[in-house]
Amino acid sequence: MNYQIVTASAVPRLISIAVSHYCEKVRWALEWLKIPYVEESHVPLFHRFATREYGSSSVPILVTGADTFTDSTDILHYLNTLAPEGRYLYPPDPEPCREVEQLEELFDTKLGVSIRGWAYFYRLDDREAMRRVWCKGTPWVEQVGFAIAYPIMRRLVQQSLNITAASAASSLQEIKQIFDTVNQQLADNRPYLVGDQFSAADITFAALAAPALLPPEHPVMPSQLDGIKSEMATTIKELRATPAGMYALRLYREQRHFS
Ligand SMILES: N[C@@H](CCC(=O)N[C@@H](CS)C(=O)NCC(=O)O)C(=O)O
Repeated sequence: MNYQIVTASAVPRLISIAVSHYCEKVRWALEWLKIPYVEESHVPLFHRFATREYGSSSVPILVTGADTFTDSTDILHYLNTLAPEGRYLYPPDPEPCREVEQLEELFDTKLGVSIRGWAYFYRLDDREAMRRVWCKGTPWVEQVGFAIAYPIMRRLVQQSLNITAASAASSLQEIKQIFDTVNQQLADNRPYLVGDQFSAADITFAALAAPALLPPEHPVMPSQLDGIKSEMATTIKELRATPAGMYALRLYREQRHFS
């Protein structure tokens, strides 16, 4: 066993936007490796006051006693160095490790980006739903900022992420392509994406796919479809029924909150 003794001052700080699926990827890895941490969540856009100190505009950021990591994949590689014996995020053998890294890169650069744009296209109009997920666990002053400035924030997000009906349609195509890739990978009934062990590839797929599947075990997003626009709800139901969707939902059920 190489569990580390973590003193209160050395507990890593996860600077997040609670609903961000990249932050959920890191949260899941921390919890799966049983690494204590504190999460400091921010309302989107206000998060920049917290991130600029670390030279980054995006979250997740992990601040440890010695280092700061500003990208979810860098964070998972760091956490892997703290993994207890027999539990890892990246397989020790080079070939499966490379496979995990390639899948993680595909999900990070394509799936995560497409799902975010697609989901915001349907959800940004629902101010109350946005308040619940954007403000969760954030400082009260940022919540006041949300209450005053949401219409402006919404426009900024739409503009910066280029959210339109056309971009949502092409994002959905990309989401379906990646689900197909995962369907093919799972076609031989393997339990996990690479080898027979849970890895960073599995966490990354399930966490980044979550906004299009709404798993009941997700710590921030509600899973109910009532109140969701019918076109979005129909797609969620379709994606949930694919092998890739069922697999991500299973990971949430079996591996997200384990004891
Ligand atoms: N490649 C980065 C992507 C992280 C990312 O896109 N974070 C989004 C939240 S989902 C963000 O912070 N957006 C706000 C911004 O860039 O200002 C990672 O894997 O950490």
